[in-house]
Amino acid sequence: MDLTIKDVRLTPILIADPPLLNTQGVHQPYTPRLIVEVVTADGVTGIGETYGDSKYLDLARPYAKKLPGRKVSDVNALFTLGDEVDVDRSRISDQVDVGGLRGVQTADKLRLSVVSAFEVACLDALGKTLGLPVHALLGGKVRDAVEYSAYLFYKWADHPEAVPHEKDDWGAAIDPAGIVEQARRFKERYGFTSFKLKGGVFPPDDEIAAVRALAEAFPGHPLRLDPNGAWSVETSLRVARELRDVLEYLEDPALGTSAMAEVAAGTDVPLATNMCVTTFAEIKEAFARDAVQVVLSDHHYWGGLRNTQHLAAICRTFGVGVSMHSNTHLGISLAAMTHVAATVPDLHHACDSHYPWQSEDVLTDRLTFTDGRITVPDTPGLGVDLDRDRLQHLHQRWLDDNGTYHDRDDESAMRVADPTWTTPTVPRW
Ligand code: GKR
Ligand code: MG
Repeated sequence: MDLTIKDVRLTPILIADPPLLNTQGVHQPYTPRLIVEVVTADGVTGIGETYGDSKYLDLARPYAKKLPGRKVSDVNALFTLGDEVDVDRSRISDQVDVGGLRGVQTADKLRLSVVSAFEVACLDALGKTLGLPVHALLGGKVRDAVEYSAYLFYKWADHPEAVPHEKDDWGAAIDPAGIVEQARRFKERYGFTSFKLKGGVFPPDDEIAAVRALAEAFPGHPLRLDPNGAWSVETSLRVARELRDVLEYLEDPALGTSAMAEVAAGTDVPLATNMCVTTFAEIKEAFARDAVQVVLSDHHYWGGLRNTQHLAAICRTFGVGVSMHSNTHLGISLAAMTHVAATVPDLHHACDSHYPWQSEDVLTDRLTFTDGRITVPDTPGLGVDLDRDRLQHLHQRWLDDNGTYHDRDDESAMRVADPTWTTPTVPRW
């Protein structure tokens, strides 16, 4: 067998996304993703997926050129090679990037978000070559299925744009009754038994009412509320007080480690984050100040599946819980999340996934949730196959776009509906 990388293909695509609301604005009709293929000398192709905005593409292109001649088994080298790629300084910020709701945008984190897709693609190719599933390459699964939570969003029935776009069949959800109805459909369609509501959209009292309505409709089901840092410490503490009997955790109620530490000191509701701990450099302060009780890993931010395992080990050492965050993504990323989640021993909270919101995919067969879970594939590699026609179709959409959707921009999308809209400064309430 020859594990040498002969070819690397990068395919930026645009995927349909419903009008989901968050504190920034609303999702655009199309979201960029990047599909990575790594082909070995034996003709085995491994696939990976990551964010597709231009700041990631600009790094992925020079990075991809460094890989031919390396081996797909040489996963550690992927990180050192990543360090050799220059990051445009105008893209970097050590402030939490409110724009993309993706935490700090340091050079390292941007590089890792790119490397993650190549790491997954290499592990996929290696697994296919050796006849082993990715979870086996990660040390072996400790569970046969991974639990996900329903990801509820306030949403409009339709995008405001006049441009043609895919319509979804979920309808609108802009009040507690709409959210409960959405949760019911999530449960019916996929069997989810825990629910996360994306908040920071309406005044906190409205969102408290929505969570209360969920608690009444689904007694005993774990519930989370995530306003993406839109609240002050005082508001966060009030929400925690009012919902303390029904919340599994509050996710990023306030923005940044200091504010989260203040909130944590004033409540016994656990706090989770995918905003203030998104890099290894942020862990020390957050854990020392007991600012967060659960870290939600996004394997893209953290540099892939092995780094997610390292993160889980650090969390375990400090008695901090670990679970997983998601952004708009397709089945390759869901398969990758499922493999790594299957190997993390103390995963006590269902992972997030946007996947049910995505009507399109680049796979021949979509992954399916049964009783809110995905069965961990035991077939070689990730256990999913690329559908080239679909990939080409979504790539053509990216090529045909004049750049409007090449970078995710929820604020601009909201301005189409409300020309006076600007993303609110935090804390919003
Ligand atoms: O898709 O609107 C969204 C989410 O708000 C996403 O951008 C966040 O990254 O899902 C995420 C979260 O948990 O904060
Ligand atoms: Mg979150």
